[in-house]
Amino acid sequence: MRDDISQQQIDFYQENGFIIIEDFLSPEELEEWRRCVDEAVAQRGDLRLARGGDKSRDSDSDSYYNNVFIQRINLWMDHEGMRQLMLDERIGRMATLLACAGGMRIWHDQALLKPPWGNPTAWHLDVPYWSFSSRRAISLWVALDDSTRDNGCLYFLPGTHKTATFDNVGIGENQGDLFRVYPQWAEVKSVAAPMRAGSCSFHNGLCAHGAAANMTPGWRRAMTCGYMPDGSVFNGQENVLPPHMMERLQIGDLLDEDNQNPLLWRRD
Ligand SMILES: O=C(O)CCC(=O)C(=O)O
Ligand SMILES: [Fe+2]
Repeated sequence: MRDDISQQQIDFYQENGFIIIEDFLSPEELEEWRRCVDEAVAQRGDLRLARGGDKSRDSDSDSYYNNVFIQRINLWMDHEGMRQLMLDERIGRMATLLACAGGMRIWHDQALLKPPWGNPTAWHLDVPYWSFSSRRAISLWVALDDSTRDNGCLYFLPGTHKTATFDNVGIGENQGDLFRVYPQWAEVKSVAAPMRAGSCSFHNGLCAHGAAANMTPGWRRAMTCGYMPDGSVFNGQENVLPPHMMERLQIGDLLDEDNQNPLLWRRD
């Protein structure tokens, strides 16, 4: 794993809100990530969320979203191999350094498998969905297949993390809905982020991003993870928190339960 982070990479990330790391995984590591993701997703069946109950099955949502990607959340919670991969402290260190944070916890991981002929992923921000509000939240996206302009690689709007707010714009069917909330971003030139399998990107959870349609007969698999800066507090949103936590959490409470949000790495 290429886990070294230079000052130049930190500066690029801070300025643009994203960074690409080519050949993040070795060929052997990539094989292991693919094996674990495929196995964990198969084992999960049609349930999106670990410990999620009936409310988060694919059958609940409209077919448009089901064809954006197969989405399986918190695979680290119910697959030992995924737990090993996701709780790697080297990734926690990379995320912490890039984000200039004190430490990082897992918010949630996500396999995002865009199917053959899959729909585009509309422009969105990640943090407004989450149960904490932080300008230093960061997401990792690992390409498990070559990701290209043809099969739905990521696109970013550089610098948008600087002016984003925590207002939520749900991912709908319209690629451009985000620009109704942020009309000032409509002139920003997007940057495509094609990646060889095994490469990855990190993006600020407030940097606008999306993906094009998959115009090919093959899958575009990605394994992703969102990280929460250590010390973040509850903002009142449920997102992926289980009912027993929602019952007791008050707005402003520290989110520091290791069973739900494991600490990966902290400076000191
Ligand atoms: O893989 C995609 O199409 C979208 C990825 C994404 O939104 C994310 O990783 O935050
Ligand atoms: Fe996202």
